[in-house]
Amino acid sequence: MDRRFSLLVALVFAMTAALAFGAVQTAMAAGGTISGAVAFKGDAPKPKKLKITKDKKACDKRPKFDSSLVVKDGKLANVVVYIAEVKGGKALEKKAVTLDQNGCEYQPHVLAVAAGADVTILNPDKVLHNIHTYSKINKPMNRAQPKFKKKLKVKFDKPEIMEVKCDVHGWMGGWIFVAGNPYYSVTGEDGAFSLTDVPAGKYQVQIWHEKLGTQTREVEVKDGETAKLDVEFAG
Ligand SMILES: [Cu+2]
Repeated sequence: MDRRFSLLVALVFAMTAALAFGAVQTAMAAGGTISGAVAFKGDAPKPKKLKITKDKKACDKRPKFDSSLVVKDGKLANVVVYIAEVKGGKALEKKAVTLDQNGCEYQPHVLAVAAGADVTILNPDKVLHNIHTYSKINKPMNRAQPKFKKKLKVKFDKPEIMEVKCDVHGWMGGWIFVAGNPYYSVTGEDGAFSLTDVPAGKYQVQIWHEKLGTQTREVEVKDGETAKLDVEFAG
């Protein structure tokens, strides 16, 4: 009887260990990463200084430059790298984000937000702004934000890349990328991006820039591995 009992204990122990090992393996195998950088080939034109023609006290506190092509050391900023279609994977985190208009300039220039997440639009400028989205899928937003209205809260429900402009200040322009899944990244000055926990499989990765267009690259993701993706745009 004792012998049978110890055999049973050994068996239960072995099964528990096997299950735990399996769980660890599953956790480790939860997808892979796509990472790399976006480069700009050739000499980038010097960004033009923007002409501030209105509300100078609030809007001309610092020099402002055209942000539609930002290149530093050959790397391209403000590029959205994303997977449009993906099955499964991690949940889309509806993280709240902020779009600031401080000094009559959109910050960030390209804002990425999860569909359905809160976007807080700030107006610390003591002037009137009017936020106008040129959206085709989401309902276009065309809303005045008077100087006493320091914060506006909005949501965009559907995946889309839309331009945003201010109807009061013609030089104010930016973009909002509304993500339908968690696999998106916006490049900073180093041009780098990373999409993590992507389920294993083959994907069409979209690389979007407001001026230089969209490139599509097929990338294969393997569990626990990093797929390198380096992209180049020519001016
Ligand atoms: Cu404005």
